[in-house]
Amino acid sequence: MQASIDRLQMQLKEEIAGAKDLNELDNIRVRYLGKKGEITLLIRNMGRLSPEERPLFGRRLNELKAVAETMLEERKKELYSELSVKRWEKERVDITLPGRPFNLGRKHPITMVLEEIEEIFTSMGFKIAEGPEVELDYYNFEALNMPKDHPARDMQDSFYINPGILLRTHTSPVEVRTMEAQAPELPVRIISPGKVYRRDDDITHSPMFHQVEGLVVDKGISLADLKGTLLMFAREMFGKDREIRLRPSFFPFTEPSAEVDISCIACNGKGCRICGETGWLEILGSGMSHPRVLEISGYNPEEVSGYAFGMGVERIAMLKYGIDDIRLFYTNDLRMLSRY
Ligand code: 2NM
Repeated sequence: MQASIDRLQMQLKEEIAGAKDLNELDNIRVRYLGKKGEITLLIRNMGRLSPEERPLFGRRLNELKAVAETMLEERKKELYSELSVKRWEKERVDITLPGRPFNLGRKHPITMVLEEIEEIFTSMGFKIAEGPEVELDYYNFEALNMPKDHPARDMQDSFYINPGILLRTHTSPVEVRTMEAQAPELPVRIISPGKVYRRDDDITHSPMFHQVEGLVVDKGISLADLKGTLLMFAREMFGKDREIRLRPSFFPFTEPSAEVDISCIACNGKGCRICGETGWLEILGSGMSHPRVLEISGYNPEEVSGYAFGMGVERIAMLKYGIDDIRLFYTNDLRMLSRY
């Protein structure tokens, strides 16, 4: 009896050692320790033994059962760790391999220049105002002192949705809307950056381009405020040695009006090919707010005055970066982005 149990234990030990996976191991457990397993049956049939044999045999059988459980448990742990080693080998990565190259996104040069302009003016106390690109004829023209038959409308040939609605040709309507909403509260000190649309298309004009306009309305605003602010802007944007020059001009919404030039960034004013030998580069239009515009928007031109200016962002970017064809901004050539 004793000997047959010893043999059974030996046999079990060998089988467990030979189990190649968890499934095989479990089959072994069922064969020995399951409901009809060999060890289970031996324990169940102990009753048939004589009272003398029973204690010794019983102890030996319980010992066998305990040993079997321990061996199964040990082998299970072994198989688990073999499995995880195999999996680790299969899934290991070579961390010494070079990485896969990828392209980093970056800002469009127009966005960069736009943000730079915004930073310069907000640091001088201007707030940023925005408005719709699809605009009423009233805000785009009428409220800016340009009635239906005004010849200045020809200069801004527009894209109409219907006779009363169009794609805005400048961001001025944002300033009008701001004044209208804010009047008679003072001061107004805003810039309006954004997309504008005109029927224009050549190497320096695009039917869609970006503008930043500015407007200041307060008691006692003069041309000196306009000039000082724009000189500050020119030096922040194009270098501390810049000078500016105001040339008389005309806009229906300002009186007087002036084009603002900066001393040439290539020759410092001596005259070169960039500035057409003049020493000056035109960068924006400006003027003192026309009393009619202030009045229409809810301010009393007898009590307050204002100045306004407007610049094309593409033009500023082309000057700053020496780009000669505006279409380079819109053709989505990635080399354009990586250059600035
Ligand atoms: C310019 C140039 C000169 C301008 C804008 C406004 C208003 F009413 F919208 F605030 N008044 N003046 C203005 C003046 C805009 O852009 C080239």
